[in-house]
Amino acid sequence: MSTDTVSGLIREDAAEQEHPIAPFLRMERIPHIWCPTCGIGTVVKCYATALERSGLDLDKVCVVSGIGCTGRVAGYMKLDGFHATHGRAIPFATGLKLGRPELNLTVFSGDGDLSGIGGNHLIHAARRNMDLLVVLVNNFIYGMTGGQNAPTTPQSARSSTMPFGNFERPFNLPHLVASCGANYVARWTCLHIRRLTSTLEEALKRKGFRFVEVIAPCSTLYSRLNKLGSGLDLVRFYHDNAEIRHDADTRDLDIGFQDKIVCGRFVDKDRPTFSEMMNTHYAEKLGDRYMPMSPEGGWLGEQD
Ligand SMILES: Cc1ncc(C[n+]2csc(CCOP(=O)(O)OP(=O)(O)O)c2C)c(N)n1
Ligand SMILES: [Mg+2]
Repeated sequence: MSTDTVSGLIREDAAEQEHPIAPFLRMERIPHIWCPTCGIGTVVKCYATALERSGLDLDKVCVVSGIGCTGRVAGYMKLDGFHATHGRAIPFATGLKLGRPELNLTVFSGDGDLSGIGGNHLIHAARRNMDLLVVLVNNFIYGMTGGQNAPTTPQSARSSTMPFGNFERPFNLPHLVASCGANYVARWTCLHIRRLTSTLEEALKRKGFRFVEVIAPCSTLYSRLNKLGSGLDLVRFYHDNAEIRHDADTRDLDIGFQDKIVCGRFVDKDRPTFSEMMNTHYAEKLGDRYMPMSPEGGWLGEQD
């Protein structure tokens, strides 16, 4: 048997075996744009598995992304979704949730998109306890556009715009959103596949503002600029340096350059969401004149 025939057989076999999360993906858009050993695909796999386990009606799940490598997620998932402009995934998802309260909204985007240009929307959605699950893939850099410094780049790490090392203090994202009022806050690395999947499943079923930060390798830019080796070397670093501390004080979650990464579920509260507060408030002030939207869709108390 010639080598060609062998590789032909292997290709045929592989094509016949459907990937377990293929039903969640727009396979016609595969291959994706992500680099080898990029962590984003792993997060998508965890999210798809969490969705499957959650038993949620997929016709009522919607994914919104901004711009960047992570921002491609909405376009790859076989769900209703929207690829919003840079930094605007949260306001788009907010509008969608308020207009269609029966939908289960996930915002899936990058650290630059959500905490840089979109940072203002992030804090206000957390402050309002808006009913959104935000999955933020933090690769410590603006990956798609050439490795510029992000608000998450650790101090002293190099980026293309800080070639002598970053002197700015990065955000501690779990603390930022927790201090604004988020109901649910967690952090994992993309190595923590089972834990991340369970967290996403749990977060999908909670209400209010839920924030899951996932640390993931950008081997093409962050790792190369900082001479950290391959994506696999970064994942090995997570293995050796991630420290699981559930309920840790969020003030202690800063990430230094090549320092320990504290992971876990830090906040799990049941405070009323924006819509619940709005309905209670207007029902109190306006009585029968207020017609709230039903959480199942449509208007409550609709007249024939
Ligand atoms: C208004 C606007 N400004 C700048 C850009 C260029 N831009 C596209 S993606 C991106 C950074 C994305 O970084 P991040 O969210 O961390 O995503 P990653 O690629 O790292 O996953 C920037 C600055 C843009 N598309 N639109
Ligand atoms: Mg990034």
